[in-house]
Amino acid sequence: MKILFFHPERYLNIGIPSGIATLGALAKQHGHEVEVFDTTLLKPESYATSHLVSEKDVERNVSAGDETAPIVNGHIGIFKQTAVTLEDLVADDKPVDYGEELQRTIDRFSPDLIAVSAMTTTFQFACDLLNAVRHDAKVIVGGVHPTIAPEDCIAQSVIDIACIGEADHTFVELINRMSEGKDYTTVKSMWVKLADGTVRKNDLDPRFFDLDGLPTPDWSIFDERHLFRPYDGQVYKGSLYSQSRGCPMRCAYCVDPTIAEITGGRSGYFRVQSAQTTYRQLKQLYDLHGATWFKFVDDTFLLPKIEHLEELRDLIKPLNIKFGCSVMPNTIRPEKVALAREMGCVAMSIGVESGDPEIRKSVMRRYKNEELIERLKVVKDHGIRISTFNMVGFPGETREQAFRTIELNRKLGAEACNVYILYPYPGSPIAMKYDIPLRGEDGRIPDAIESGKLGLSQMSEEELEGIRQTFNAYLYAPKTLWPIVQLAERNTERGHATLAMVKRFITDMLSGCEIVTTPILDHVADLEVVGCEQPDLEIPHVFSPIFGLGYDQETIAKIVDAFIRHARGDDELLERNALEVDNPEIIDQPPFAGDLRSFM
Ligand code: B12
Ligand code: SF4
Repeated sequence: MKILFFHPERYLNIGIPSGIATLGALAKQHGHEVEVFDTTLLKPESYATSHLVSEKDVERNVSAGDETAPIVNGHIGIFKQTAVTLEDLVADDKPVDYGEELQRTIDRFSPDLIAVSAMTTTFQFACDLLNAVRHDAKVIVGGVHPTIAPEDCIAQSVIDIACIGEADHTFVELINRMSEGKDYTTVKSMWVKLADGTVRKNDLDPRFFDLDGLPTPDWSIFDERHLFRPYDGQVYKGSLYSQSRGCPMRCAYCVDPTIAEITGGRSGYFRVQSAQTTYRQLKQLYDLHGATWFKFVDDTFLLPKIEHLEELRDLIKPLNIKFGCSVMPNTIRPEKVALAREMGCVAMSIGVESGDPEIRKSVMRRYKNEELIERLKVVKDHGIRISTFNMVGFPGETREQAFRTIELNRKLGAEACNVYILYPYPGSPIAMKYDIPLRGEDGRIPDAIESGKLGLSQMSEEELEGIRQTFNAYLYAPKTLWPIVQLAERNTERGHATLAMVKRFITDMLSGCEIVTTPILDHVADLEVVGCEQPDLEIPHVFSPIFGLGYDQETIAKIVDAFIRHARGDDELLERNALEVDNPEIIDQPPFAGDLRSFM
């Protein structure tokens, strides 16, 4: 039987999804033919205007393991550039119409089953595309969204089957029955639309425990460019890898606590495969694809027992890989971090979420700022880069509380900080508490980026978006220049132009470039009017255009005052400068030695 997996991912949000790679491997093991329709590397015809793909879709996280962060979306470029960038990978590709491309794939491959993998944020896009094509296949959707919202999935005319939970057993059962012409409508964990229009809601399959029995994820069904892994100025090959399932924590903004309840309760929800299985699969991915850089997507890499990590270290150290992983702050212990480092860990993503202890407590993240600072120091002391994940817009949050998150990040000295406006996904405790509808009045699932509209915090949508845009600017800018950063919060042409100057200044500052200055007198004719008594004041040259943006006199006075205090050295410097932290390469793993053009 022919199965067309559908990975409806945002443009250039690369990384091979473990779910499809595992199900694809299982399907092949059972003799089925597999292909993937993947939007990640398809250049959209017009991503600035189409409702299917918008400019927002090229936004991405910055992990401390990644290449130079693009100076967009609030990120500041602080890492070394690589010779090849993500955009270079698609430079020669022609833009395509996604619907036409899917139709072409369907016409060529003639799938019996289209198997969509969907998160809440990608489901609408997948349905839009499926609505735009003709085919005779059955359509099944699996992944987080149908697990949390099966009613929503099965209600869509383009969907025939919604699969709840992990499908390593149930999907195989379904496709085998389908290909043998047997009744597949009774497979556990599946909600199936019947011929009479009713929906059969089968009971849930028991939780899946046999992780060691799973095949190595099949990366070969994906475009090889997914293996592009820039790190520290070099390019490696590798992708996402999952060795555990589930998470024992109960963060109120996350879907995991609900998934745990739906799929059999919290007890036994966290499962980790044996160290031998991880070793065997990583080795196989190295042998098959030359993979030496992995991103472990386990919810928290340091959660397994120390004995497990020791065994993993003994086995995978000789592989000489590098990897990044996510960790919960409360799992950070010096001996575990040391083991991770020995295994090849070079970057950790850490969910800080909020710098305000009260807010953190309200979302079930109970620890003190001091503890967080101490634990992150342990990570840094092992030469591991840190990227933090933060949110603004928590229920009841004030501007002051949001700034505590900026202040805390200034002390943490992370190499990269990501910030989002809280979007309570359906099924998360916050979404349930505040009764947040899954679909908007137009019947569509709103884009997560519009979450500021929900009005959960005490900040307006504009203010939240402004803080999101300038979060990294506040983080790295000397405090004396914060009044200028505040002007950059505004969603106006002037605000954007100001933000561009701030980012240029910070990037120069962080990369150690000489800060060229220019006399204030070249820009402000009458210093007295703006209250400046320093005619010899020099300002950073990158800010020169700020005086041509049409700010009123009072604002110009504030800007000049900021420059005076900055020149006087009133700055409260970062307590630990991110760039001073050494990142010793204990593991001497050479980067991908082949021809870089093989990625293109
Ligand atoms: C790796 C990852 C990514 C990767 C790859 C995505 C992917 N599809 O794998 C990238 C970087 C692209 C990504 C991006 C985002 N992610 Co993400 N991601 C993950 C993460 C950490 C691991 C996924 C994984 O590999 N799991 C292991 C595999 C084996 O499990 P699985 O994918 O669930 O697959 C199993 C089942 O779901 C099912 N299944 C999956 N697909 C299919 C398909 C069919 C046909 C069937 C039958 C079954 C089936 O069977 C699989 C095997 O058992 C999860 C958290 C988690 N632990 O799952 C978050 C998670 C999925 N992401 C999440 C979020 C919020 C995001 C972002 C919005 C983050 C952001 N702010 O940018 C973006 C959204 C991107 C977009 N386009 O909108 C949320 C989703 C919440 C929701 N309600 O949808 C999660 C659950 C994290 C969380 N706990 O909140 N993510
Ligand atoms: S946010 Fe992370 S740590 Fe918290 S419940 Fe979700 S997966 Fe677990």
